[in-house]
Amino acid sequence: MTYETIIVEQPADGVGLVQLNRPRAFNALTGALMDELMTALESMDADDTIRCMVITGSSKVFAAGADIGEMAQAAPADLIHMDFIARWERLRGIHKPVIAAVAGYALGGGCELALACDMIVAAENAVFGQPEINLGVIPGAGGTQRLARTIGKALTMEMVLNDRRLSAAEAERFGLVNRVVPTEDYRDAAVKLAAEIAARAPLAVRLAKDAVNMALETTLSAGLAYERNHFYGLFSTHDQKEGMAAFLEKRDPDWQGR
Ligand code: DAK
Repeated sequence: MTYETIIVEQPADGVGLVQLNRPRAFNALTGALMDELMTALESMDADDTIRCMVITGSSKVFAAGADIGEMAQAAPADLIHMDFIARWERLRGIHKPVIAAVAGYALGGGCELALACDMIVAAENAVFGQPEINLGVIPGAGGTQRLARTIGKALTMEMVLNDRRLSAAEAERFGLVNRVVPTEDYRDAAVKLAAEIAARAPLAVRLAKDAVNMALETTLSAGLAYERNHFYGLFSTHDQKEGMAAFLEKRDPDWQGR
């Protein structure tokens, strides 16, 4: 498959990487780019040789948001017809873990895209912000919701109402990102994390992601019941028998994803 706005690679065993590639527009997220991104992620999700994915941009910009030129004149009906939301929702359907490797600007939809991933590895030069207020609108792809759940109400209000931007160090302090690394290392660090996860028991990884995400959707009792069902279900897999036998026999497990 050839793409025009993204570059797809397999930089390590089990790892699929998508690089957003509209450098002249600071990786502004057009509908076409989002279509390509989601198509690439879905095809990796269905590919047995890939077990974890990375989304990245360049060392200067992750993404400066949705493409302002594309939506400037839109009426609500246009946004509905463009399936603006459906494209973004496709990310929630990806079963394998997705890591955002963020350097430079992650603004507006760029910040929301990173937040919609399962983990974020940030370069020291990363900047997170929701500047939509400057355009007379508000975040529309989860910014108000995911930020509030992640860094709390007070700071989210400041970011969304007053364009407060977070440095990488602040983002780490407030729990928005998993780690901050020197800018020259951010991509390798994300790929290394992805490769480590890719080497783990695939079904357990998939159900673990699903269970953690459920924590953000439901009550504690319902979430605990959901987790327990996944836990019990894994005892029907080869990998559970293999993992526990390997521990008892003091050897490395041979995961088969079944
Ligand atoms: N859209 C289109 N082009 C953009 C862009 C964007 N978001 N951001 C930057 N560019 C373009 C600039 O127009 C410029 O193009 P040329 O003029 O060279 O042709 C080029 O990238 C470089 O930008 P600058 O000349 O401005 O470079 P600077 O270094 O001075 O500044 C900057 C970089 C990133 C700080 C600045 O460009 C900037 O503030 N950009 C806009 C950031 C922003 O406001 N982002 C939020 C956009 S609204 C939804 C899904 C998603 C969304 C909403 C709903 N649904 C599913 C419902 C998302 C909305 C948004 O993201």
